[in-house]
Amino acid sequence: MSGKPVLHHFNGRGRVECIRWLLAAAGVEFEEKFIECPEDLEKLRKDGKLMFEQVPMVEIDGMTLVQTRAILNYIATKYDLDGKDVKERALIDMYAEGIADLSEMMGQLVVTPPDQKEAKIALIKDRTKNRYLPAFEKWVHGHSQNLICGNRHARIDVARMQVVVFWEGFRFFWSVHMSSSESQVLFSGLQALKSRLSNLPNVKKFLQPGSQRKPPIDEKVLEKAKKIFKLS
Ligand SMILES: N[C@@H](CCC(=O)N[C@@H](CS)C(=O)NCC(=O)O)C(=O)O
Repeated sequence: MSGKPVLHHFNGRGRVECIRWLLAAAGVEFEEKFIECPEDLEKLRKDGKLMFEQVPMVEIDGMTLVQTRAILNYIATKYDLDGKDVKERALIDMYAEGIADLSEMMGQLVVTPPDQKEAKIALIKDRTKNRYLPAFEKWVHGHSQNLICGNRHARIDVARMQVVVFWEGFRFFWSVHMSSSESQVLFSGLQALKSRLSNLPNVKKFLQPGSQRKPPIDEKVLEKAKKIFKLS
């Protein structure tokens, strides 16, 4: 055992991607054991490693943690990326739940029947552009540091940056009609946050090609995930 956290999930973004981001931002090296087929998932279940028979699962500090938000909370607390008091933590939780709602909506695209896909994409575009990004952006006005917890980086800043990066990929992938310059104007605070965090050595390293960051899901990965998790 290397002592590094071990992430169990399939070899794609999915729910585990935010855990990869947070560990990377904390400068924690981690290993991954990819679930390649339904039998791999079944084995973890049979071994009693999955409390709710689901992944992601992370082996860390002698524990097997499941439930994405619980895992993120543990990592944030351990590596001092959470709020400094109960009020900051409540603020972080509110933003984090918004991000989780948005991610859930995007994740559902995978199982959306082809005839409903266009409507779903339109909804995601609308909610991202008009509901979630503005809420994340709003915070930065009047807060000189554009960080949620004063002058220290917290897990939520990493998550907000992840949404911006994801949105940029999504915009490209789904041809969302908002140009970079429009995005710069509308979300200048988030863009500033992104440049600021991108320059932190750990984050910079994670953004380089060849890191453990995963590319957007493609048809091949999608088909594999559908088989493993029996998604119809
Ligand atoms: N609330 C859980 C949901 C986990 C979840 O739905 N995982 C999927 C893979 S991304 C899974 O294991 N599905 C198999 C199943 O539910 O049987 C979390 O946030 O971690």
